[in-house]
Amino acid sequence: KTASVLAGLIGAGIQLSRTPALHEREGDAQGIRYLYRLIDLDQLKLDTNALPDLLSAAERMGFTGLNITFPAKQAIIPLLDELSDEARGIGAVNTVVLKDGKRVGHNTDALGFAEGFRRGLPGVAIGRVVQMGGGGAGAAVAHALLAEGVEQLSVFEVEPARAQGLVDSLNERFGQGRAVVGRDLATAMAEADGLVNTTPVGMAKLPGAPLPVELLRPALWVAEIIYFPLETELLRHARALGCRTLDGGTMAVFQAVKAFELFTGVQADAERMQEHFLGM
Ligand code: SKM
Repeated sequence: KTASVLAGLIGAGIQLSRTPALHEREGDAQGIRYLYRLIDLDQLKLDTNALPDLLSAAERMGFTGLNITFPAKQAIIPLLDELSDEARGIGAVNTVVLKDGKRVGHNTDALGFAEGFRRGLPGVAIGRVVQMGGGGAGAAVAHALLAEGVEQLSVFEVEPARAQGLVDSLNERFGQGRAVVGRDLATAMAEADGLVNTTPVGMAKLPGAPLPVELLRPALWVAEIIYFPLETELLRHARALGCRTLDGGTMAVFQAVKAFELFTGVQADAERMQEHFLGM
């Protein structure tokens, strides 16, 4: 059994992250000495150009592994030795295991979103779905949605090249036509069964809604991956209309469950981690 774990999260503006507490408390419960540090690019006044230095430093300091969040989930990839099939398919990494001088990238976000979707929105219609955002987290969510059986996903993303790249990789993996680059948001929303936000708009540090809330309707389900705050402006409007909704909490917990297992080699107690999260 793992004697001790030293882990960290690299990202920008991550001071409110619940991930350190989730890992450390599960470590406590399992008798594993566990320390999980925040490596906040904003606080350090660094950007993704510092990733090579930070990775080497973590290796030299004996880190077991790292989680990677916005804006580094794609920039980290060229610095890694190996990728899991999942991470390669998605094209984004949120978990890096450092072992025997090797850096192995994984993606636990897709699994985390899928678990939340199954638990939180059982039985919803999955014909057409609109996704806002196609960045690192968005790629994982899009792969999870198509794997869950969504027939057609429209991806709206401010960077056109990034949207096209994601759509191409989705269609390659799931079949031509399953994903399209979104162009006319009002029409796509009028035809959609569900909406997922994967942009950072709505986070405590970036308040607002990722689309005009007038486009929401009661029959639409609305999923969010942001979890601070747990109720974003988008979810607040959707709930006021009576939409079925999913907040970002379950994804936050289940990405941590899987990352804990990758870092420790020991199974995590998902229900206990969920309880800890709800008590925070
Ligand atoms: O993928 C996760 C990451 O592992 C941790 C995190 C956080 O603590 O805010 C967010 C997601 O990007």
